[in-house]
Order: sequence, then C-alpha cells, then structure tokens
Amino acid sequence: MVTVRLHNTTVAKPRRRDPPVSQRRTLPLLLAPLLLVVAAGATSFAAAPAATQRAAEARPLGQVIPAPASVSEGGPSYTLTRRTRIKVEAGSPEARQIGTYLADILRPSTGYALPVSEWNDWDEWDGRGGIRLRLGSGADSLGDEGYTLESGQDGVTITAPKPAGLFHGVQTLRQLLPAAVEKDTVQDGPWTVAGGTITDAPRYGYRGAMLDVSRHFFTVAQVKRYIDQMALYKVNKLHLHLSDDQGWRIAIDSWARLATYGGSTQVGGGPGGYYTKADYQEILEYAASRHLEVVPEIDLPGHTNAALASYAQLNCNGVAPPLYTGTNVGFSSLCVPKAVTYDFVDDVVREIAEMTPGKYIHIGGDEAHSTSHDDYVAFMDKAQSVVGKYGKTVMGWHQLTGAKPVKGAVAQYWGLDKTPAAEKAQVAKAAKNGARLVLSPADRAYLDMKYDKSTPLGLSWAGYVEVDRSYDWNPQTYLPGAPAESVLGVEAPMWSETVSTNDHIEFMAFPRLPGIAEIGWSPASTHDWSKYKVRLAAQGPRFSALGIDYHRSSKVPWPEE
Ligand code: TNX
Repeated sequence: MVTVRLHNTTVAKPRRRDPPVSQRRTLPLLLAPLLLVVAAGATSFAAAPAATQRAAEARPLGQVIPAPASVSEGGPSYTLTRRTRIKVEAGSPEARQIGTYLADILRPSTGYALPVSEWNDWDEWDGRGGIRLRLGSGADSLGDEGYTLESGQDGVTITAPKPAGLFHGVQTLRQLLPAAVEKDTVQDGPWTVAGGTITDAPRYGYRGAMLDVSRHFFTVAQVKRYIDQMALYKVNKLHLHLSDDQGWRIAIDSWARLATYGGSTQVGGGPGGYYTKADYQEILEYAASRHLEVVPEIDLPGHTNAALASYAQLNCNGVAPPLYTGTNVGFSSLCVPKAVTYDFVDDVVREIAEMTPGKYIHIGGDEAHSTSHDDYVAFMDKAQSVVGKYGKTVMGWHQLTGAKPVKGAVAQYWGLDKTPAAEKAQVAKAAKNGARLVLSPADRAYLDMKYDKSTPLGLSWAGYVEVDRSYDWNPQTYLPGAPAESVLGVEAPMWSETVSTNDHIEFMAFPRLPGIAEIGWSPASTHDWSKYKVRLAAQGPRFSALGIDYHRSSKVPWPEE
C-alpha cells in the first residue's frame, strides 16, 4: 500500500507509519465471529468470472466506470508496442499537456518510450499506429466534456470538442488497459485495447467530491493525490471545506491571524496547518491540469470558532474564545449586528475570489444553531451579495433555502431519505423558484459515514452507508417536486473528524466515490447495481496497482489479488 503513482513529479509520497486501515484490527472481540463470516463470503466470491480474466484478453469496452453513454464493440483490437507514439492536436497546449499526462501514466509500466508529438493532418496518418488525441472535427454535439474513442488495428483515437473531453477519454483508455498499467515499474503486457467505438458525454455537469481540510488539515501533496484519484472517475469539481470551528486553512492577507492562529490546530489537538496563497495556487493549477474546478468554501455564519478565536472584535462580546479541537457542531456564530463582521466577509470573499478561477464560492450556511433565524436570513442576504459583488456564483448548504437564496444560487442538499417532507419541500420550492441543486444526501453520498458497524473509521449519524446504498439512488427523482433541470449534479463530501491521512481518505472513498461519480456521469439507463458491482469488482486490482487502500466490501465480488 505504499506505492504511489506519480503523474506529476511534485506529488510527494506520503509516509505510512500505521498499517493500512483495511488491515486494522481494532474491533471488539464480539465482532470477530461476524467478521469471519464476512471474510468467508468474500473468499467464495473470488472465483467469479471477472477474477479469471486472462491478461491477454482485452477487457470489454463497456467495462469502465463511469459507464459510457454508448458502446459499440467489434473489429480488431489495438496493442501498444514499443513503436507506439502519442500524437496530439497541433497548436493546442492543453492537448499536448494531456498527451504528456497519458505518457507519464503509460511509460513506467509498459517500459515504452511513447513519444508525444503534434500532428495536424489527421487524414494523412502514416499508418504506423498509435494513440491520437484530436480536438474538434465534427464531435461538437458532445459538449464541453464529451468525447469519442475509436479503437482498431491501427491505434486508438480520442476525439473531443474540448480538452476536458480529451482528458476524460484518456481516463477511459486507462481503464481499458490492464490494471498493471497503473504500476510504476515495468510489467508484462500485452497492452491490448479491444476494438470498437465509445461515444460518451456526462449526464450532469457538476460531479464533485469535497474534502474537509479543516477538521484535519491535509497537505498540498495529500490533496493532489486525491485529485488524481478523482480524475480517474471523471469527477470534475473539488470542493474544499477551508474553514470550520477547528481550523482556518487559507491565508487571507488582510486578516492574517485567521490562518496563522486560527489554523494552528485541528481535531484532537494536532498542529493543523494552512495553505499559503502559493499553496492554494498550486492546488488550483494541479486541479486545472486534471480538468477539475476548485470550489472553495468558507463556512458562515456558524462553524466559525477558528475565526472568532483569531479576532476578538468578531465576537458580539468582544472576547475571543479559545481554539477548539473537539467535534461538536452548532456552537459558534459570527456577530450578525456588528459592522466589522461584513468587513471581514468582504475581505475574505474578495481575496478568495481574486485567487479562484472557478465560478463558485461556497458560503456554508449549515448548522447555524447559535444564530437566530432572523439573524441568519439577514446575514445570508449580505454574504450572498458580497459573493455576487466579486463576480462569483453563490453556493451554500441547503439551509440557505430557509433564507432568501439569490437568483441562480446553488443549494447543496445534505438531507437523508428520512428527512421530514417539509424540509425537502422547502428545498424543492426554492428549486422551482430558480435555485439550482447539487445533491449530497448524507445517507448515500457522505464518504465519512461508516460502511457498517465494523468500519474502523467514520461516523454513523446518517446511518451506515454500504457500497450498494451509496450507488442506488437517482438524482433526477431524489427530491420530490424539484424540477429535473434544477439538478446540476452530485457531490460526495468527506468530512474529516475521523479521517487524517491519505490511507483514511482512500479507505472511505474507495469504493464508494466511483459509484457517486457514475451516478453523475452515466445515463440513467445504464444504472443497474447487479452489473455495476461486476464493473466495480474489476477496479479492485487497479486500486491496488495505484496503492489505494480500499474497503473490500462484501457486497462486491472482488477478484482475488
Ligand atoms: C454535518 S453536512 C456537517 C458537518 C459535519 C458532518 C459530519 C454539513 C453541512 N455539516 O459539519 O462534519 O455532518 O458527517
């Protein structure tokens, strides 16, 4: 579990002092017999057909996560050789960057040189075979992120209207190659891609994952590693929860103590940390190179103890509380009547908006239990207008719909199946009035929920969320009464009260994150747990090759490794 894929040389290899979470034995003795039964179940699955796929056999074109929109299999396959070259659309630095990214993935395991060069006369292809990354050429209907992938004797051609589509097509190509292609030492081939054509485009434009870097701080290298894992499943938004009671994680020049003091600890009392502006820039650039947009969140007006501790004047009583390293929620609030509160909000939003190229700024708004309703509404009005003033789109947790969401605001729904109908109706009503929705139902999409009661990490306030449960829901029909077109997509949040290393992130995200990614990308017609679990099982060796410490849920017929 220590192998780290380096798609970019700046990614540091995290040190693991602890054994992987999947091998931890922290369970009460009473659970041991239960575990034995689960383990026996898992072994009996080992003989499933997915496990016995011979290396020489090309995997079916449809065996990809997220499931492609359309697959037409047939014709001769293509096998990479030491003569294979990667040709990219001439004159496009982005296409070249994607070609280089692909070569960086394929070179260590194949041992081939895979030179990347530009090509502009695709009709005059020299017939020596290779991988072609083409922009434009009649594929415009595929939108900003769609692509086609054609594989035949002479090579593999990915064509897309936009670079993001090429990048997603490259993820598909990766998954069509044997899992060993992900390793960072030379492996045996053959490196064969089945013949046929994939035509693919996403169901939703917003396919996110959130990382709570406040409860526990994660370094730039740790965030990059997660970004690479997200990109493999075509996730295109990274929501960073940058502030909470336990830590303020982003440098703000005009309020420097937010980070230097407010970021100096975390849950459990560890040293915390924060991103300098240069660090944040590095995350933004890395995310952009993986065609992900960063959605920064400053949680307001609750979840603000770290800010209140840093500046006494932000408190109604003028007294700064101590830093907080526990896991309670709902006890802090900015001082709504004070003018300085809005200087603070303005400065923070301005500095973040200046740095962030993406269109959203998330202002939280959840669990403001220490703010009266009237104050909450008054505060959210002002905070939303500041976001608008700096040219960004407001995003907030769905409690924002209990205030007055501005036109075009995005509400992130984090209720449960059993959330009272009145609360769901409030969100649906806001959607009818023009708010847009990102769905993160906590009992489906929260990656920090335990899989079952034996999971050594995670919380369970929303229930246990097994892999099938996290996959088996439909964003289109999830919130009764919300217009279909109000749903921008889905997001899988990872709160970090119990999560503090990459190993922890990976154990909780895998294998649930690929399922949420598929719900966001694939047409509803492909949705079928019994088929999905077979495709997911085939990802097991790929997770391992990438050094991802995944949870071998007994719901999935994993091959033996
Ligand atoms: C609820 S979801 C929270 C977070 C916690 C999380 C733990 C939401 C908007 N607020 O403050 O970290 O539960 O699962």
